Amino acid sequence: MALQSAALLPCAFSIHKEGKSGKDSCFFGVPLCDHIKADSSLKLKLGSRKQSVTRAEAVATTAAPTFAPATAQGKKTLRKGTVIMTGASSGLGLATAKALAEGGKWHVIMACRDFLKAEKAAKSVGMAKENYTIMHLDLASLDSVRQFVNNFKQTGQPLDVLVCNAAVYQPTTREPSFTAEGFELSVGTNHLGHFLLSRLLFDDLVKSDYPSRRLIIVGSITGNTNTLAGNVPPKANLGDLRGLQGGLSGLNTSSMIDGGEFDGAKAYKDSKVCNMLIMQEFHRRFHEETGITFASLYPGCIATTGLFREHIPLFRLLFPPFQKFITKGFVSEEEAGKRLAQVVSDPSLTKSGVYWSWNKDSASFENQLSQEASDIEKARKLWEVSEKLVGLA
Ligand code: NDP
Ligand code: PMR
Repeated sequence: MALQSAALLPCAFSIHKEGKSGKDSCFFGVPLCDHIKADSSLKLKLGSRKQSVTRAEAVATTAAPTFAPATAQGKKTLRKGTVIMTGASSGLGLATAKALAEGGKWHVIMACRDFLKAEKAAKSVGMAKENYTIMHLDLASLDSVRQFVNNFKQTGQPLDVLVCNAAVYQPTTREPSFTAEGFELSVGTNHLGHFLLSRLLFDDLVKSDYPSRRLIIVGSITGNTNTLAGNVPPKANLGDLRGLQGGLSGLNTSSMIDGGEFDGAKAYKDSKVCNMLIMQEFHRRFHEETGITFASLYPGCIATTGLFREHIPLFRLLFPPFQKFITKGFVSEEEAGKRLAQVVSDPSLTKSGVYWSWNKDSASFENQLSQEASDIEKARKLWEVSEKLVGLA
């Protein structure tokens, strides 16, 4: 029923790129029936850190909060939890920061590339000053990631939860753009920037005395080919990682992980597969040893966020009603923020290695990842290749 209605809509959801018809996203020609299930449905030492600090870019809006001394006995402390949230200047990250700040139990480090935008955003949603600090982080620069980590460590604050939420999506660009180190931008930002960030901050999570320490990496339905949404072309596919191994530079090798021709929508979906694979690899390597909870999630289709800023205007106009009335996958920023806030702090969501989703009644459940997004061997290889690219191995 929903699919029939979808097919009647104009092809406003297609991206037209000359000579790339096979990869374009469109209502038509979508293999909808095959292998689709409803989406409702360590043993490695921490790598030595190479910290080449070149810029001092962190800015704090408020004095660092004061903390009760950590208890060596491991009993619960009453202090506020500290959560680092990347991409907290808009959309899901901002809504989550707001939800956590409102509860009064969390101090949110808003790790953002645009300080003023983040400050205005925090004010616009009414976050009280004592509940957040803004620190500069540009995930499209590994130097900036190292600088951020260095600045955070210098504050002396504990780290209780890290949320890798920021992302870029470039569905309409024909040519790839690149991070400071020359990696294709979507994978460079969404995956490699977060991978380095998580690795460098991992010992802080290990050291934290907070009752439940968590590393959360936001995933998505569109990276999961066991869903209808994940079967909308271009589909995620990391292949044998040959493009990633080549550095995604687009020079002598491909800018795409699988070594194929550049496609911005696919690069984003591939990056989400990386996010979900890395979460599981963290779980396999470190959960037993550290007790840290590793989780990913699909928060629902938040069709109104800035993620779609580079999409054509007609898409931005029709996407929210399409998701609201046809797929019924729509979720407001506020609701999605509450969902991610649950993954950060809900005592019932401590299971590690889980990809959370929510049903129509907004109840959380453990969802199934696609075959590729749960491929153990691919996750291991992705981890190892990524380590080399970000200078950890
Ligand atoms: P938004 O565009 O609203 O938020 C993305 C955030 O990432 C912004 O704060 C943006 O900063 C930040 N960001 C982008 N590039 C960088 C960078 N180089 N360094 C630091 N921060 C950066 O999108 P959403 O809120 O929708 O996306 C949040 C997460 O949710 C993403 O991981 C996305 O994949 C995921 N998601 C979203 C869905 C949706 O339907 N919207 C569905 C499923 C998952 P700035 O404000 O400066 O641009
Ligand atoms: Mg989708 C149950 C059906 C469903 C859901 C939950 C989503 C979520 N989408 C669904 C179905 C469809 N979409 C169908 C049938 C089509 C073809 C008409 C379709 C198309 C479509 C496009 C062109 N959808 C999109 C796009 C995008 O550009 C968005 C994207 O892929 O961003 C990467 C997108 C999305 N659909 C979703 C969600 C959650 C997104 C965007 C966010 C993301 O994955 O991060």
